[in-house]
Amino acid sequence: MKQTAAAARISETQGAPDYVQHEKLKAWVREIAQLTKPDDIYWCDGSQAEYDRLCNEMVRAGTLIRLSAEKRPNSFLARSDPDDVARMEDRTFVCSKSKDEAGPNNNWIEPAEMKSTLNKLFDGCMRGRTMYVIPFSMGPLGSHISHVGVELTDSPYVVASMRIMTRMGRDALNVLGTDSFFVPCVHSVGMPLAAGQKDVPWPSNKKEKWIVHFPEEKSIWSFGSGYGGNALLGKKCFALRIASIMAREQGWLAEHMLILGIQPPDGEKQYIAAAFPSACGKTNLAMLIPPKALNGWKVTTIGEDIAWIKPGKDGRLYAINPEAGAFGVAPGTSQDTNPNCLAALGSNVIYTNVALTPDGDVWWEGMTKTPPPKLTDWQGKEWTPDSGRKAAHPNARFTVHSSQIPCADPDWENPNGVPISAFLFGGRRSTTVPLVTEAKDWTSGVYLAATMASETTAAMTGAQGVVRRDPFAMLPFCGYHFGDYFKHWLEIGAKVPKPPKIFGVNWFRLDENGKFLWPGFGENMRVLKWIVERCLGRANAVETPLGRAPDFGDLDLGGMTGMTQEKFTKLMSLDKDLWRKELQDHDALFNDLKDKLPGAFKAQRDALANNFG
Ligand code: TSX
Ligand code: MN
Repeated sequence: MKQTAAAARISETQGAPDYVQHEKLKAWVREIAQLTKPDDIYWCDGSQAEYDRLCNEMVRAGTLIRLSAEKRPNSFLARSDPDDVARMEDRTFVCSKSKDEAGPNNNWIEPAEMKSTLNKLFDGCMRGRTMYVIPFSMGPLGSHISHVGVELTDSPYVVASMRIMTRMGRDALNVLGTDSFFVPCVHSVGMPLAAGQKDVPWPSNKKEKWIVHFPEEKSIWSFGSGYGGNALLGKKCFALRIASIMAREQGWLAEHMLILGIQPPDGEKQYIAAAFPSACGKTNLAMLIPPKALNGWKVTTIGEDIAWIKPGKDGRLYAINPEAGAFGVAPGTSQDTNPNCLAALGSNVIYTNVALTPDGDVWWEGMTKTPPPKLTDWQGKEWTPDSGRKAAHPNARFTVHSSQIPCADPDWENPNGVPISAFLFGGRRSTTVPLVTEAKDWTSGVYLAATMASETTAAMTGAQGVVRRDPFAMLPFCGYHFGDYFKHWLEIGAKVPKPPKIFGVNWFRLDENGKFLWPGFGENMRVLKWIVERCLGRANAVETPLGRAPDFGDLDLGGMTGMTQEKFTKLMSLDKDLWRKELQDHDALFNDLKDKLPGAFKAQRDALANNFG
């Protein structure tokens, strides 16, 4: 039979290496290659040599800029297309068979219709490019809490990033063996190259962007974007959206949570998991350094974004970090706000959309008090402090392996996970919500988490003080109906003999002059200490309408200046009128979810109304 040149090239190169023994995987790779029609198929082994080679190729192609070997050894800067700078929530879909299953918290399209759309988009979309096969493990290799995925992508930037963010390559393939389950992930930047067509540094599709999940077959399809969570499919797409669905089916939790180890000077180390919406400083909390007055207390990091949590044989919940690296927001990260993070960023980092200094270093807003006199901005244009625009994109990122974080917990790769003593749920609230409360029981804790919210700042949206509900900080990430998700959380609490305590926190309460009442950052250790002491049964609390809370004398404020009893009272105060309004806002959320809202929530809501009556 006659073949075109391109088809012949594919047939020569599409054979998997001999060591690939998983027939279903090989068949799927062939099937996707037949659809997307790449010039080449490349199976990633995950080695350093492979990473170095791909990075060098990307430097030659103009996708990466190599940074100074003295200032940032083995580190690179990528500049994305200016239209491809963030996750696209309005282009993200959960295509379950029934719309009801996806819930009002997801965009939905009927699966057959979606597949027909995707088949057209992906037909020939990798022409002129190499299709990379990336086997990856979310979680420590072979851990009973981990799961494997395979991403097919035409972006070498995705390959390099996945090597930092996951356990990628032959080791992950070995975990799969000959027939184990994997989550199939297909990604294309959506910009095929015609014969002889010159590539651009950051290919993407200006017209079509789709991030699509099929819950029943646990597959992920992403088209048109090369950025972050749109393209590194192990992260938000797999470890949160698809994993949340698997977790519900299998009796565990996939959560948008950091995991901290806290070692008291005189007691057993405790682990806490904490969920925050964006712009609450989650990465800063994950790498917190205690203040001098509490320097007997040690804080270590298991993870800074996602937790997979499964019931253990001893009746407790055990958590792993499914990721192996951080894909963090750079602006605002400084020696003052997060010295541990800054220390992690010295070498072996991929930066995206930060500014470049004349001597081959990086810079972003908030890194230093005074900006350098001359920079190249994130779009490659000359920049000076009086340019009147930002040098780094506000969503500029670093991609760094977890092993480089100085405060990484010795057990961050423990396949058994770490036992969780407490869940924290936070939000950015200028009024209404106190510094810390302990939920009375699991059910009221789940209610607290379901009704959590965060306020926009003027810098974020132009509007100050708009409160947005973000249940469990999972609004963009829960792969199914929030009502069913709340029920799942209630069931886990009923099933697990020793569930963690649940706390609410708010570092962002303002006084009547708009000044922060709480200093935040390392000083948050004082709140964490009280929480850990509560878990150990050693700290006092008083009853409040919201649950239990520390009295002025119950928080360790030693060595802290300015925290008077008067200020503390403001920080913890509960305003009846504001809480009546808050409960009406809960009702609005519940009305959106009314078909599937757990019955227990009404009793919780009415009890709160009564307490504030
Ligand atoms: O990350 C933050 N955290 C958590 C740290 C472990 N931020 C940064 C903003 C979020 C991106 C915070 N900002 C925190 C906080 O706890 N608190 C605040 C508010 C704040 C800002 C500045 C001051 C105090 C509080 N400055 C002085 O008091 C001098
Ligand atoms: Mn996140």
